Amino acid sequence: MFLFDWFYGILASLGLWQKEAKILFLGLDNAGKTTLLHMLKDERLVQHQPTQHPTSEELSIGKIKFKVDAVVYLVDAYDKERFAESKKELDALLSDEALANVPFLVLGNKIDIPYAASEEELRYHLGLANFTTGKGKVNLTESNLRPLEVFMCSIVRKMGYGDGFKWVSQYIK
Ligand SMILES: Nc1nc2c(ncn2[C@@H]2O[C@H](COP(=O)(O)OP(=O)(O)O)[C@@H](O)[C@H]2O)c(=O)[nH]1
Ligand SMILES: [Mg+2]
Repeated sequence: MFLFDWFYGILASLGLWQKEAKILFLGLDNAGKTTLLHMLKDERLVQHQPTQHPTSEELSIGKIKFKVDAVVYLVDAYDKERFAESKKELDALLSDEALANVPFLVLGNKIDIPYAASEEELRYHLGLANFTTGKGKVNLTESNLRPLEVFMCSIVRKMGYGDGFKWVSQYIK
């Protein structure tokens, strides 16, 4: 099963940066999308709610017709049996015309659980080992590459995803 949540508002972090953005949260069911959305609101990483409903789930990806600024793709790093399924969905998204050039932040979630996959393992199983564009500040405007990176996180422990959002925010105009 493949679901999405979405968010439209201002992404902000302690006044360090602030970007108005429409962000799609994608991933298999149980990956942590709804938990992340709630956490961002609680931490005030996300300001002001849209007038429309903030989340709408259980719609198929084929129905996405609006433009988004970034995709956050969540993977349960502990659920190794579903990596292949998650890769298949990710591949479809990466080759989707409607999402061409949209920055992708891949979050490997649940690293608080012992034996969760490492970042290297996750990159390998998602087929991203040679396709990520680099952490930190990387200027991609001339290379025509789609920004794509993997960050490991534990949403419940409030770890890791902040760096991911900071990374993706540099590619949101
Ligand atoms: N151990 C652990 N569990 C998590 C984490 N994030 C989410 N979960 C749990 O994973 C389950 C699915 O999360 P949910 O946000 O509903 O997933 P969604 O289907 O992608 O929206 C819930 O039981 C969450 O409490 C995490 O960082 N660590
Ligand atoms: Mg959900």
